[in-house]
Amino acid sequence: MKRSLVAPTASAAAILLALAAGCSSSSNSGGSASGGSSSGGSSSGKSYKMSFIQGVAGDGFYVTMGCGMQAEAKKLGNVTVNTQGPTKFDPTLQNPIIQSVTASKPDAILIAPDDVTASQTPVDAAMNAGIKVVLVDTTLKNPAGAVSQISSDNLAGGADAFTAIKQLVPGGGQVLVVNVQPGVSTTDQRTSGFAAAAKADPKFHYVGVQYDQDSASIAAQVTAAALQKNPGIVGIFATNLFSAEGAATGVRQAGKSGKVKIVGFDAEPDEITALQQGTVQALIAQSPYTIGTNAVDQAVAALSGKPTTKKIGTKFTIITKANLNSAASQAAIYKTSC
Ligand code: T6T
Repeated sequence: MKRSLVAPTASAAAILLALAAGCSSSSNSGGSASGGSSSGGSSSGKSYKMSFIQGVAGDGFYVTMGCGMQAEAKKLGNVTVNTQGPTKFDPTLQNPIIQSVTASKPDAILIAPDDVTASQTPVDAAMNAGIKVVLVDTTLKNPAGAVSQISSDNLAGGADAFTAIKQLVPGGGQVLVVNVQPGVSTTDQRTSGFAAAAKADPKFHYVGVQYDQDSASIAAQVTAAALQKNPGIVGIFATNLFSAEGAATGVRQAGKSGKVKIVGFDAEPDEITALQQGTVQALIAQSPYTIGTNAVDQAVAALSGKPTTKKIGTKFTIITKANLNSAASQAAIYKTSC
């Protein structure tokens, strides 16, 4: 195994630049460092069947990741990837999919586990059946058996979100997190990164986290209720796509658009609309396409006995209304189909 790559993140200066000016801010891509190296198995004459198990179906983040996988598979020529996902971000719905995919004996499973604990047993069973597992985006309590873990640096992303709110509201005030549900490794890490940074700043008061079960309508409800309970809220960090969409609706319904600043993760078209309308002030776009290409490459490397990279970090792009038309921002917007 190669040494872990350091997961890159956006620096405070880069966030400031993105918030103030018309240029997109992104850090170096750990993904491109390894993403370009197709450890192709075509030379060996073997072909590989892979299954991509999404965290949830119909989420632009995983759609874009799947596009990266399909493009890489096409490029390599000897890989096929089929995709499945639960209708909700819920381990009780995803686990049966993991079990049925395992029973179908693919060469590799590329998976975003829905829960750090509840997903462990079925993923372990897949590994014990000799299937190579690559963890994409989310991870497990014990990821040791996986070929590779490929994701954003979510802890740093949460801290970046606080930096952005601080720059939008320099005077400080109450800040809230709208999050998915406990047990999702990525969004829990984003919350921790944000909370730690907010608590360390005496100008800000962290009022805690509201959960939305990955539903934009629940996110809107909990946001509206929190704004009523805490009228001093000046900033909201929405930890993923549906949380951001819902938080934007909640703030708009409360008549506080633009007054309460929202920084959201991800960059799905509806989030971009909220940015254009001024309900959301900044988006932290991840690199799902690159996660997808890397995942296929890592699985192929493992299957063909080549070195793998235990941890791969992929970049963020901070998108604001001011830099939205830049090439970097446009390229970072998630796809709804390939
Ligand atoms: O933010 C992404 C992903 O990184 C997270 O694990 C779950 O939510 C998303 O898929 C966006 O909805």
